[in-house]
Amino acid sequence: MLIFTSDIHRQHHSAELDGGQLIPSWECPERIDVTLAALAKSHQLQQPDALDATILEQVHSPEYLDFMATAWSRWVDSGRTAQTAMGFCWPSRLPSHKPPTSIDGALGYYSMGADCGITEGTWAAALSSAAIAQSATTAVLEGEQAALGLCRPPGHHASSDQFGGYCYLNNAAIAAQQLRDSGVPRVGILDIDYHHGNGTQQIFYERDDVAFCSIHADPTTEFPFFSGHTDERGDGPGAGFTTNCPLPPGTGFDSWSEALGHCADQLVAHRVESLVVSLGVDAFVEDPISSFKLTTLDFHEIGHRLAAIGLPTVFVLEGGYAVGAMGSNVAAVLDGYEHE
Ligand code: Q9C
Ligand code: ZN
Repeated sequence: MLIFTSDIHRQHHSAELDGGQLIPSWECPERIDVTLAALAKSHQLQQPDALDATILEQVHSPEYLDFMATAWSRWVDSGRTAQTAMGFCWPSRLPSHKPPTSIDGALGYYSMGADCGITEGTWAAALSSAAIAQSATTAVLEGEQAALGLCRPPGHHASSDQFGGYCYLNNAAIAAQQLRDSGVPRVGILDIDYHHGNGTQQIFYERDDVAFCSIHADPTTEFPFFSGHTDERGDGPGAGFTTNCPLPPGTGFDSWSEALGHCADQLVAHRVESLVVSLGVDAFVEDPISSFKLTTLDFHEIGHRLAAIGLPTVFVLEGGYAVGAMGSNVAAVLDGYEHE
C-alpha cells in the first residue's frame, strides 16, 4: 500500500496531565519510528506534497486556525518558559462566551482538556500531519484503491475550534472534505480508534453528505467522556448520519466485530462511495491507556473486513500507545486489507 510519512512530526512532543501529574505524552514521536520500521519492508513510502491550506478553513474555524498559528509565540511573549503551553480554565461553551484575549484564557477556550498542549513545533507538525492526510487522499482520488497517511499528531478529537486528546487538526475530516470537494457525492468515515471521535462527529453532525460511524469505549467511563453515546445520531439534515457503537471496558473481538458489522451496514445503507478510516490501534489488548482486548490477529481480520466493504479507502493514523506492538498492529491491518 502507498504510505505517506514525514519527519516533521518530531517537532511535536507535548506534556500531558495524567493522574494529577504532568508527564511526557503517551502520544510520542517513537510511535511513528516503530510503525515505519514495520511497514518499510512491504510497502511503498512517500513524502507528502505541500499542504493546500484552503482545506483547513472548510473543517476548522478561522479564529481557531489563527489561534493555533500564533499560540506558541503568544505563550513565549507572555513570559512563560514551560515547554508545553496549556490552559487551566475551561468554558462550558455557553452561547454568550467570547474568546478571551489572555493566552491562558484562549488556551482554555480553544481546547477541551489538559491531556495535551501546544509546544514550539506543534503547529508545524499538525500542518504536516494534515498534508499527509491530504496527499493520501489525493492518491486515492487518482486511482489507488487505498492509501495510508501516517498522521502524527492524530486528529479525531479535534473539533472545528478545539484541540485536545492529542489532536489539533482533524485529519480524517480533512480527507473526507477533500473527497467531497473532488466530487465524491457521499463519503463515509469509519472511526475504529478506542476513543470516540468527538471532533469528527461534531464537524459533520448536521451534514448528510458525510456519514460518521464510530466503535469506541463507552464514554460513561472513558475519554472523551462527553460524547459517543448511542443516542447521538446527527441533527437537522444530518439526522441518522452519525452512528455510535460504545462498548464496555474489557470488550473483546466478538462484540467489537459485531459493531463493525453494524457500521459497515450503515455505510452501505448511506450508499457512500469512498471511505476514510480513522485507524487507531489502541483497542489492542496491551495498550497502556485502554481496556479493550483486541489482538494483532484481530487487527488482521479487521483489515480483511474493511477490504470487504469494497470502497476506495483513505486510512489516517489515530491512536495506539503500546509503542512496541504498534508497528505490527498497523501492518496487520494493511496485510489483512491486501491479502486473503
Ligand atoms: N492523561 C487518541 O487516541 N487521555 N487520543 C489520556 C490521561 C486522553 C487519546 C489519559 C486520551 C486521548 C487519538
Ligand atoms: Zn484513541
